[in-house]
Amino acid sequence: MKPTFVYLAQNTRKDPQWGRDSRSMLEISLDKLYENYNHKFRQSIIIFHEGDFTLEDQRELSKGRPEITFHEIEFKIPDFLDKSKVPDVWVSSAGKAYGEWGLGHRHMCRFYTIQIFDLLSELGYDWVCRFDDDSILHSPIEYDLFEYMESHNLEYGYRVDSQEPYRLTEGFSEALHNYIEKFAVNPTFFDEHVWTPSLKNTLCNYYHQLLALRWPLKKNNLRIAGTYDNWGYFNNFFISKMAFWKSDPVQHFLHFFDQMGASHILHWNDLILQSAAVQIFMDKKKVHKFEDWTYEHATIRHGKLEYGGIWRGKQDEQADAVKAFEQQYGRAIFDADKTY
Ligand SMILES: Nc1nc2c(ncn2[C@@H]2O[C@H](COP(=O)(O)OP(=O)(O)OP(=O)(O)O)[C@@H](O)[C@H]2O)c(=O)[nH]1
Ligand SMILES: [Mg+2]
Repeated sequence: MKPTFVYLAQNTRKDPQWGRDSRSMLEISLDKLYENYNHKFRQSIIIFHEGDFTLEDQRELSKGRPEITFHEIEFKIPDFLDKSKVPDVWVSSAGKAYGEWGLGHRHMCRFYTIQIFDLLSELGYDWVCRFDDDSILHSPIEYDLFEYMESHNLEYGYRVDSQEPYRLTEGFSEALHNYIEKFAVNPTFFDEHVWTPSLKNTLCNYYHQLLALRWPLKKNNLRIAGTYDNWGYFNNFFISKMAFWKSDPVQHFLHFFDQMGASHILHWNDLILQSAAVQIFMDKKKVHKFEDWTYEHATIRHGKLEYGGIWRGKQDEQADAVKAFEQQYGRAIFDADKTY
């Protein structure tokens, strides 16, 4: 096996999308990954960046840990897209008040949707595990994560389920259905992610549709028959076998959506595309939810928890980090209305 952890990082104290201290967050995330896992397993960690980490920065972050390497990449709008259709800032039809997404963020989405698999495969890696600068492993993992996946015949692992709000994925459900029909794909368990609303849901839909006339975010509560349910994997942590992503059907799917401008024009992010690819092409038995260790991925702005949070691992008896986090910010939230 040739596995690697990956980060995509920016050497800034105030990132353009969220205004966060990415540099310090990266340091904390790496230190926690070592404390709770990598001091024992010493597996490769590649930090992809856009050239903003000098050799001195790289030395400071590596702290003599030789498994950490830096790999420079260049982000640009793909040549095949009509640039006039790529906005500098993407805003949903709900309006600016509900979030704005810059180019950097959308480059990141494309990176994790498609580019990462080409890059790692060229570098000879066969397994990948993603951490973001705001992903924190808070309790020890005593086993080799990659070995665990391989020996249990698993190909995709995640820690937290999540549902994307519909206002951020307009047209995605239709596009998935069109793709499946056009290329006569026989999905593995995608059908489980398509709403078949009960009578109660149907009545609720009328109610939410009415409310949406005044409050557009209420659209997030609709369960329209046949629509993709937008439930997937909170992929700021994921672990996966490269062979799945480089297989012909999955590559065809990823490229088809990439050619449409999924990341840059449509704002269909890496989370929904990755989740849908798994649900359409992977045998469900190969998908694994880790629940034994504590994980944090929290969007905190102006000192308040906006989205995400911390998830206590079943093996984490002390759960000190969970207590401290919940005391300060409260429990993890997945309120689609609040996702910016
Ligand atoms: N080099 C580079 N890295 C980026 C850029 N945008 C995001 N990243 C990194 O990509 C990872 C994911 O970005 P986040 O901003 O956390 O994206 P997100 O998880 O969708 O957003 P939140 O849920 O609010 O955290 C982080 O490690 C970021 O530092 C970018 O423009 N350039
Ligand atoms: Mg994040």
